[in-house]
Amino acid sequence: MSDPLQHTIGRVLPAPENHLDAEKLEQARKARRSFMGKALAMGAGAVTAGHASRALASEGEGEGDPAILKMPEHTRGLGRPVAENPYGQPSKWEANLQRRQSPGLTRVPQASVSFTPLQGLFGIITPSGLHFERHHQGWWDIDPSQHRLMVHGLVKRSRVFTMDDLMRLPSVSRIHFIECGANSAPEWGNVALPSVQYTHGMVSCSEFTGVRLSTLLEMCGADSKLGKYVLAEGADGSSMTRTIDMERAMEDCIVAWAMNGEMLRPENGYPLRLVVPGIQGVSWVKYLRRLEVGDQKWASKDEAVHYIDLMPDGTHRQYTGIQECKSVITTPSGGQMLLDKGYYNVSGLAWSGRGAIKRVDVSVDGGRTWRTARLEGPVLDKALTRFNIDWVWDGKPAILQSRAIDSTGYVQPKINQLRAVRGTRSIYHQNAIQSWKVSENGEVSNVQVF
Ligand SMILES: Nc1nc2c(c(=O)[nH]1)N[C@H]1C(S)=C(S)[C@@H](COP(=O)(O)O)O[C@H]1N2
Ligand SMILES: [Mo]
Repeated sequence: MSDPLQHTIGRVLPAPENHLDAEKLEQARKARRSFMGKALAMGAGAVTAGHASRALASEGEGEGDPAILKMPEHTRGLGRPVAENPYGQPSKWEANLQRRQSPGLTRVPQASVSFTPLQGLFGIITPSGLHFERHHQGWWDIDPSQHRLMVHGLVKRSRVFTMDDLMRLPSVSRIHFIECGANSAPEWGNVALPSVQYTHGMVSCSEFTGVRLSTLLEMCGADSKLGKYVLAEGADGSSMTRTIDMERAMEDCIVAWAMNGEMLRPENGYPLRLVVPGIQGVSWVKYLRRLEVGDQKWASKDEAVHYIDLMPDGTHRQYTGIQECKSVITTPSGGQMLLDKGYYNVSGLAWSGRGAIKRVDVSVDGGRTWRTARLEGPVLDKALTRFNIDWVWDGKPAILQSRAIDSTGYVQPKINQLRAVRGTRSIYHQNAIQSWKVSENGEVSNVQVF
């Protein structure tokens, strides 16, 4: 592995492999101490390596860094040729940034999840290769020339579309988040997952391109007096079928073939997937092959057996699609390490299935006092929104939290407020305030604050 200090952002050390690896962290701390020692001996004051020098600008240091005096080979030699990588790849120095499976979460890797490494991302767009994956029966790389989409049921003209047919139609491009309804589910209990990758990594945000679902339904003469619902079905073995209200289907759903400017990745539904903005991931049916218009909800297996929550009074919540307003601090976050006192840019993400983010407040004292963070543009409906706030760490224990408010005025709840209504036996729709504890030694860990 490369020098872990190379990966220092500000002065936050992302934990190797996103787990709290005590040995590697200790090495990093030692390396830092000996580097500081040398630097001090040279009379350079407090200097630090690589990217970290950005964080030192305010202290007026850095000009004494001996690294600037080196003339490495790349300043003198001939670099590598164009198109050596016909499809570009991240730098080898960034190899730690990966989608990862939570060890022991599922029995087989075909019915499983890989989580987005939110702790290592910037802005609001998730790189396509790091978009989380959730498959119920594995993924396929389907031949687009063989793929078909049928629209039928309570419509005047049933139709079967080829990909070519669909891609000739008027298209739209929209940036939206997709969040699995089970994102952050372990926090219903007292399970403290080690990093934001595992607590919140089933959310991603991309630009999707495709034809509006309303365009297809209108082409087929969907009868809105009879047809109140649309069923979407995928072409994989999971028989993924989900009911969508006609009103929502006509509002902002997209039958999408592209993500972040290129065709969908196979893991994310190539060649066609449904985009249902603001609604939990399960309704974003991948490998979309069939849309049926009907007059009743279908109560399919993924609506009657799964994706329901047991309430304290013994009843079930069903057809709970909307992902309510939520936020999380991604840096510093669980498993990372603050290398010393001083200035930090606290950064995170907020989103709401009901609209845009209006405000994000941040606390560094476990919710006693709050300050309003800066929202970075663009602030879009049903999309991730980046927030930042300045913080000077005094070296004492601290608890970092973020609390988002959306355009409807809804305020992200505390976990005990959520439990008061929902009990503790839920799986889905856990959108409570997340707490990260910073210990005196700089270690950041997942805690629950009531
Ligand atoms: N055909 C099909 N569609 C599917 C699934 C699936 O297993 N098969 N999983 C669903 C679930 S539960 C989620 S959270 C999202 C995940 O989308 P992603 O893999 O692109 O992140 O896809 C949904 N659509
Ligand atoms: Mo999901």
